[in-house]
Amino acid sequence: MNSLTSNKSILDWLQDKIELLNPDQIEWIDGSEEQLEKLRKIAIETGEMTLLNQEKLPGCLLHRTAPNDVARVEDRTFICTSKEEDAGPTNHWCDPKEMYEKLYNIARGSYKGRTMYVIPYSMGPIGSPLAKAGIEVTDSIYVVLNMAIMTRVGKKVMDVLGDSNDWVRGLHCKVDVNPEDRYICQFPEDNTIISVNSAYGGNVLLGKKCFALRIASYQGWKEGWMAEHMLILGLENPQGEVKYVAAAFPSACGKTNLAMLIPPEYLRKKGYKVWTVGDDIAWMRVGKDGRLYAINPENGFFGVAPGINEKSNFNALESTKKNTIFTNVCLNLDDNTVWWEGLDNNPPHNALNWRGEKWDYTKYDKANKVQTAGAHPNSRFTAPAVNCPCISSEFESSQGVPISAIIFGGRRAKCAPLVYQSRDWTHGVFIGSAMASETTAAAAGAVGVVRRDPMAMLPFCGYHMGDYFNHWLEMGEKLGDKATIIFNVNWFRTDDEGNFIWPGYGDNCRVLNWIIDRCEGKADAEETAIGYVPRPEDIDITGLDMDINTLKDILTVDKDIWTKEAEEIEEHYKKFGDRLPAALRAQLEILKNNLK
Ligand code: OXD
Ligand code: MN
Repeated sequence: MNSLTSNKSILDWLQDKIELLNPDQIEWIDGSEEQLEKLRKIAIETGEMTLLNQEKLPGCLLHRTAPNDVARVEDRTFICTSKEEDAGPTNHWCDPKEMYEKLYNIARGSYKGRTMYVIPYSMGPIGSPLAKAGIEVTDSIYVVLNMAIMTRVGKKVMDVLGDSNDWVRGLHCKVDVNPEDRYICQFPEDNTIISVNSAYGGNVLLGKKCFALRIASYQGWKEGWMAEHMLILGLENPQGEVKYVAAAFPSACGKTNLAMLIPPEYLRKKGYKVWTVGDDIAWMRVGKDGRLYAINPENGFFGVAPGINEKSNFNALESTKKNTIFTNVCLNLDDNTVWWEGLDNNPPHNALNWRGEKWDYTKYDKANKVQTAGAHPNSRFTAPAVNCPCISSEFESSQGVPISAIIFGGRRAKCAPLVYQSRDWTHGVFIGSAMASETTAAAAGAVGVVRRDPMAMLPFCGYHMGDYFNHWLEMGEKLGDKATIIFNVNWFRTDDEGNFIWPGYGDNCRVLNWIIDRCEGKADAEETAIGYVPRPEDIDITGLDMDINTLKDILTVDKDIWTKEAEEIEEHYKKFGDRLPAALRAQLEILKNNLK
């Protein structure tokens, strides 16, 4: 083994894994293009990946996962802390000893006849004081090639780490992709992740959800920083000043779209522009000046393909035009390119669907997408961040960007107004802790069911959520009078026929402008029972086909609806028992009183 480090903690851990897994060969990933190209060739030869049209999509590959392995598996995701109560009511828990034994029994000997790839990677720019290192061991070339896009990989990571023991252990074993034995396990007390029997990105790219959210949220709690499920964007004004915001939304609320927003023509002409720092994860610390600073620990985008098109997200589409790995999309056999529902209105007539079967586009049935669509509804692109036309010049900044506003949001047909501002940090934490989104017709089950997803971290918080809320409150104390202002947005208010009232997409820039103006004391608002809400005239709707009364409608706070909301929050809070911070219970009482 040509090791890239002499770090004893790493070499000892690897030796254990070699004995457990019994690989035929061991290969360290040094990050060189030469090595990655060699692996691409092997993956193409074995059929693990398909080389796409190199004129239209240079450097792009297609991969198909097993049909039963197409998404994250929350019911098979465990937080293994020594005490059950430390995982909290929102996580599945298993005793670490028991789980290690179970996983080692599954993994034992499973690399026989295979190569063990050792990937040293950094979450965050290499050498940044906000970055952290990990090692992922895998038997999948697909994982290696994806990790090489989503993270910074190679020898430099090991050089910066030196002899330190502060690195996250990650073991991935494909085994036989058996869903019955599929486990995604985090051991936060040991800085360890083990994932077995899956080859789907969200379960096996261990730097992403497993490390950068579940393990990192725990590390942040212990070390005094935050790992959040948030996009980061910079909004440039006509004077050329850029202000940064971080925003958390549950899935299917358009995080990637907001991160890559193109302002409407009226604002573009004035000189407004959005720069993307990240679309999924933010690591945030208090900077030397006392303000909150954020980095995006990732190096690429692992985005959902269906629905992406030139209009909905031009920048995401551009990002996928080279050096991208597509997973479970539709293959156009005529020109060896890719397609997905929502890309355009011209589905390929000669194509293979996401399962690799001949596809008949005329049989597409919206009510049964998994069976009839060309691309799986959760099909993905893994695209390098550098491809993004609006990538921020601060993307590689080792100190991160100063955050002016934190935004929470969800999909609420009637409840939350288009935007409102919290009274202070504690009230903002209350808003985040009660965050919710309504299910849509796109998902199975009843429409309009409210799912509480605090800070959009429900599937990603690596410890007890009551302690997590308390950590947020402590961060507020650290920030003191420099505390970031917290807002809530809701792009999804509907009229009586169920149509969205607010146009969304690029026009969300109008709301971002109000948010930034509020942070600078330049915009007005009205104090209501739930916080500060703009008056209709405070939001610039020039050029929009919307009258001021309609805007007024989506800014209203309906006391009856909010009284019911407060009752539901009370119910939601019961889960956290005595670990729910008293300050949040007090906020609920304030809300109830304000509504009387
Ligand atoms: C994601 C998710 O893939 O949140 O980013 O599920
Ligand atoms: Mn996400």
